[in-house]
Amino acid sequence: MARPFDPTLCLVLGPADVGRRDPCEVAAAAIRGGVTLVQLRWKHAPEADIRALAARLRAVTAPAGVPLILNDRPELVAEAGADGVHVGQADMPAVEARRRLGPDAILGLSIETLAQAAALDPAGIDYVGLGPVFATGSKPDHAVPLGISGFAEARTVLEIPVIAIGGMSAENAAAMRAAGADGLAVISAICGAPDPEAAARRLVARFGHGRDGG
Ligand code: TZP
Ligand code: MG
Repeated sequence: MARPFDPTLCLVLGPADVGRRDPCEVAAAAIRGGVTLVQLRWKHAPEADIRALAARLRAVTAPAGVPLILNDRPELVAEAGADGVHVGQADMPAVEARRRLGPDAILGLSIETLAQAAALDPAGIDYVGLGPVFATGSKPDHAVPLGISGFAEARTVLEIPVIAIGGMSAENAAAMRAAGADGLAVISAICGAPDPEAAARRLVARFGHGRDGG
């Protein structure tokens, strides 16, 4: 089983999400505000750039005890000193990601539909990112939004921790909690906020704490 982690609030970010700010400064502020997981999501970047940014992020996340997850790239996890990987439906089968990662790293998988949720074999997967719940400009090619009721329905057939993604905000955090989310994953609610620390604190306050994903 992978190392224990707290799914409550996952900050997803890359250089494109933070404007002129340094992703590491945004992550550091968000961690002070209560972020419990950080995912580096930097599509189409050269491996060397991902490794370099992951190393800088790791210097922020590790002292805080916050796991660092890489989007899509299990082969970079060990050398980047990251704690796990998040893969989408189109990236690779979860069993293949687990094989490349070894037993200890955290493995997250995106689920976009009720059919995918119902078909999931959760063996070796530590959490599901379920969404988008709402349409979002942060991922232009996103699947059809589930809405809160679609999320709740898909959540009931999943037996592992579920992190809601897509349009998550302080305004809908309590409703997502009531719909069964164990955590929230956000880009714009933190990266687009003038004060990322305050934004993270507000999200956690409205959501409450998810159950331990370990
Ligand atoms: N996957 C599904 S929606 C999404 C990803 C990466 C983007 C979420 O961004 P935001 O700004 O929190 O809606
Ligand atoms: Mg992917």
